[in-house]
Amino acid sequence: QNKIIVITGASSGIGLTLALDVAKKGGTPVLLARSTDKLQRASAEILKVTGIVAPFYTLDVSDNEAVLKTFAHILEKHTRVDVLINNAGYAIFDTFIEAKLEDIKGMFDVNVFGLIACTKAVLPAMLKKNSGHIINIASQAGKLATPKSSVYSATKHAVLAITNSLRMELMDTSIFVSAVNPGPIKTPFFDRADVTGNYTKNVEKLMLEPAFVSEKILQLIDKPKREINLPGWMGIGTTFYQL
Ligand code: NJP
Repeated sequence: QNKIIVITGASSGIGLTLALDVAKKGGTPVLLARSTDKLQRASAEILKVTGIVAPFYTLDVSDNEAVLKTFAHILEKHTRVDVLINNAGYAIFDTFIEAKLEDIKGMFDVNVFGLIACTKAVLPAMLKKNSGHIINIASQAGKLATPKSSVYSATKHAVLAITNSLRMELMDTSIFVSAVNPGPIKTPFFDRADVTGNYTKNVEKLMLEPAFVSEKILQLIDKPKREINLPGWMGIGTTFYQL
């Protein structure tokens, strides 16, 4: 369908795969991330494969002014946003005692305040049309917490709290609010997250493919529900538990 689907964090991993898959189904993905060169390449690939023009905007979601400007521009150009996928996010896995305050603040700035800023920027337009779907990429880490993930897990717990509360606040509207809770996925996420290198090595064989996650998100867009929980594993030390 020709839906306008704004994807934050569309330059890599889940967001990048999803953007192409949205276009393959005839939707218009609007790509947001900080890396202009990667967005340019993604948009060119989408055009080549699907013939769909995927607009892209360089945006740091933790810059609230820039978020407001970008969404104003998107809404002016496309008149509506049918789906917002709040996907931009990252982790730095570290013990609580070793985690640096600036890293802790950085994760909250992007994973939580960035998501809040994008949602607030798009919600008035959705309310005006009484239609829309906000999909937050949370995590199984938003339901549990394991060693070295206290801060990342806390950001995803916050994402789930916002998702669940906003869904109830919008109960009398036709705007859906959903969460996606995956376990580990094969994306560049772990290049940055895994400070010791052990986590990735241990969990690699258990990781989901981004294409699988993207397919589940497309199903969610077609048939909105509160949340989807994808198979995954959480590591505690060198032991991994199936979720
Ligand atoms: O990670 P990656 P994933 N402003 O690193 C963007 C969650 N998740 O696809 O700005 C705007 O390939 C960054 O773009 P750039 C995870 O928490 C993952 O795996 O150009 N964008 C890139 O496009 C996250 O919420 C796993 O550097 C910013 C994208 O975010 C989501 O899935 C498991 C930004 C990250 O792409 C996507 O992660 C799970 C900023 N300030 C949940 N900072 C997993 N991979 O195992 C970063 O349960 N980005």
